[in-house]
Amino acid sequence: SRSIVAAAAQLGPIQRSDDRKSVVKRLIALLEEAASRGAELVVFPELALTTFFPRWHLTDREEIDAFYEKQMPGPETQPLFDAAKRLGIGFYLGYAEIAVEDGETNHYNTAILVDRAGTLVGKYRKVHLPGWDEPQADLEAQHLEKYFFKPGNYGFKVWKTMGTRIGMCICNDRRWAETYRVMALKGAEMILVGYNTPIDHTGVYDFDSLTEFHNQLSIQAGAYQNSTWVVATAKAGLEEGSNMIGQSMIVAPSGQIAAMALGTGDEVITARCDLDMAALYRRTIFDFARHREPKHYGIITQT
Ligand code: CDT
Repeated sequence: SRSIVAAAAQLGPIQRSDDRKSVVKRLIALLEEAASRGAELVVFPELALTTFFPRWHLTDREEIDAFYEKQMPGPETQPLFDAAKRLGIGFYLGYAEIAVEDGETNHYNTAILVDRAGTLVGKYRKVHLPGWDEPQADLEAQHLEKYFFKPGNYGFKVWKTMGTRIGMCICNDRRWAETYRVMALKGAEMILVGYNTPIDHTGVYDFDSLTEFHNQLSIQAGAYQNSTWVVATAKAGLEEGSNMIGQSMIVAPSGQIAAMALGTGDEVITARCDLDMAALYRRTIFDFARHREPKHYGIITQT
């Protein structure tokens, strides 16, 4: 049967003082570890090159833009591309992107997909931006993604690459049913997602105490209900005083967890993903063509 060995390359914390060079060195070490275990595709976290800066209300443009990439690969990230090509390994990488579009400068929370030959095959810009566009007086922990990023303008694409069909999303997207369904309808057999999830992300204890449960629930339900593999990778641990969950995981189209990280530091997990498993569920319980009833779903696309 068709298969791909996938890896989630979880990152422990990145502090603000950690420069790109040291972070890229960590990413390459994780790539090498994944390659030594036979991985063909490695998924890094959301905003994998810097600390999770949307926790701060920064106002100086130069200081803000230092967290973003103007070029991908750029001088500091080229060594990662070189290493991946040398190892013959594809990868997903999340980063903050500055893009000039029609003469306008826009900021996105972005992920790219690079194939095993080192070719950039796809780019995704985060659609569901959580949090606020200004600081909230009643919240101890701020989450200002709507201040730092524009919602993605590419939608949820699926790429035929590396012998399978791959879709991408980023962090909060994984909690939304529509994210998975759109990509599943486009034939995705594998969905890649990086995340940064602070344990105190809602500021309400009864929610926050369930943060890890909700992470598992969202990813396992998304995989099962859409008959797709999901490779989900955290940036985890205590970063600039913010505690972020780990639980990087590889989930099968059955909803079963094939592998999960044990800690909250730099850690590689791998699983051989049987791609025909996606087809098995789509021939049976989730045969979309036979069983879906879209005439009842109209409200989903109304604003
Ligand atoms: N990065 C990101 O999207 N994190 C969110 C938690 C913050 S919500 C205020 C998540 O959904 O995990």
